[in-house]
Amino acid sequence: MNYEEKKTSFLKEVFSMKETWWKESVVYQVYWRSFYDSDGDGYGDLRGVIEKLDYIKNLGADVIWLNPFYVSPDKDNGYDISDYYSIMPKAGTMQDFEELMEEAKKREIKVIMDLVVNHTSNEHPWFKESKSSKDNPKRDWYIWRDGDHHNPPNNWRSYFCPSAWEYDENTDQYYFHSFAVEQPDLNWENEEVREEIYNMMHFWLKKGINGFRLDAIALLAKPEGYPNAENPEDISYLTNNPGVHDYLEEMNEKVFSHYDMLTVGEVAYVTPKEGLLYVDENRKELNTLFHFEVCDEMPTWDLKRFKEIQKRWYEGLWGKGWNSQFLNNHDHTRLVTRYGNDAEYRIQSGKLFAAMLHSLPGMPYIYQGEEIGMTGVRFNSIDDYNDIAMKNKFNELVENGQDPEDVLKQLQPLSRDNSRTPIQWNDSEHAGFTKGTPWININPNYKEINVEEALQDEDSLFYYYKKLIELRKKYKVFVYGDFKTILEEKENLYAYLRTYNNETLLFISNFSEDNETVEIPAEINLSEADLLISNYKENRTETENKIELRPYEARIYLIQR
Ligand code: ISL
Repeated sequence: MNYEEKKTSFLKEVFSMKETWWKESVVYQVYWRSFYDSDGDGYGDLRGVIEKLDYIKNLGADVIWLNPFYVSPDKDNGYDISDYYSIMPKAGTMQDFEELMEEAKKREIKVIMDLVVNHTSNEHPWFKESKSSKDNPKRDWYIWRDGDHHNPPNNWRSYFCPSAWEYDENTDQYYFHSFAVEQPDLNWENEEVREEIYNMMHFWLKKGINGFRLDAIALLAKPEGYPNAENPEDISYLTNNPGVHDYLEEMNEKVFSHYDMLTVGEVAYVTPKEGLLYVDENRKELNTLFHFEVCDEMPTWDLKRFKEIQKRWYEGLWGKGWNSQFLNNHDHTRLVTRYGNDAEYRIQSGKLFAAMLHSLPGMPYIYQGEEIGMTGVRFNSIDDYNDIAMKNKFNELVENGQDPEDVLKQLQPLSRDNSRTPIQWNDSEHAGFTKGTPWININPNYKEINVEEALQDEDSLFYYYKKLIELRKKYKVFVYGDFKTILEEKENLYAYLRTYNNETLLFISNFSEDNETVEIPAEINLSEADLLISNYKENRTETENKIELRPYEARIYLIQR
């Protein structure tokens, strides 16, 4: 081994990361309201998830992440909770939930719930009490401040609004909201709030769930004194403030440490060094995180930048904390449209991204529909869009004088609704999603792109994802292998080696739409390598370690010594 390899292997020894079930898992995200509608009300529901568990099992995912289904006025599709202990009627009943847990368990599928504890709905009884008067016992459960001569307490924006403050005439104060007006932030400085949240977490964990995806968890701490921001448009001041780790350490000590569970934190605007503080195995806070250096800050594909991000996060976390790998979810448009080619090379590019996400260091997440190459969508009217973030932004820009048509065109590509159109199960009416009227339009390409078609095609994306998941289970190098890039000088290629014990994995891919001939470094003898998976049917033979990669071609080789 050369010096670098010796150093990495030493680090691995010294910081020997424990092998765990969640590190070896592939997570499938179920945005239940768009997954499958069992009762014809136009919304997907928990019974619909039960009916499709065999589909998820066939794919091979180990864990399901369910987006929030607690009682909610649904202003932000469940991320505005008004009762943490009950289930939104359109999602189903507690009995449905308990049956879902039983049925998932029978199939050895674990379930993690999405938990929103940075804020509640403004219709939560806690907030109604807090809002009722300045001396209500729950006043301090939320964040109230005096205005500045009829102006908000400071110049901050929120994620979804021009101001992070909403005036309440009744008590002549403003309340703080990191997201929509309908989502007032809880005051985590208040110990009563924290204890109440921890009790609620135990309630769900005692029902047998296997963990939480923790929504906007890095926002729990707010900065001392709420000073004005130099640049209010850069909303990173909302997150990762001093004190957040105290809350997470306490949350772990009072809740997580009592269970064998997975916690994944949604942690935007952090560097690898800052991100490690959330997931360092010696710090006992969270197991892993979603950072958003790609999805929030890379509007279109930039391979050079992506390589640099992956390298920094590997060097920042490896041997100490666990990363997550994803390129789309319910907040970010569909990867094959945003980063791949959803026309001529939809299948090849979809497979290329899948192979990359499942062979990079960290836990891969599959967002529902990604496994059949569902694409982004373009609705012709703002009225067809549902997402509060998009509608608020549309109104803000139009009120500022921009042309509505131009604003719609500007917002369409990154609208969160791109990934929230219902799953396309077959080519029947409403794509087999509902017998009713779907809550949001179905993507018109459902006749060509649907599950039924994918299951009948042995070369479909679905079976490619299935095989990738099988490979991760068969070869531990996919999970625990270190990471060393090669061929860095080839700007259209992404190639890396991962080594664990006697297994070495070679991932090599061509991100361009031209053929690329590449010489494999002498350290790798392809004649000793097994081609585990590729995304082209016919596989060109290699000569003297020289291979030609076609547009979006990806190959994964295994070398066992
Ligand atoms: O959507 C984003 C910008 O593209 C993300 O930054 C996202 O808004 C942010 O990371 C927080 O997302 C989470 O909390 C929101 C909710 O609307 C999102 O669906 C959820 O993923 C408020 O609860």
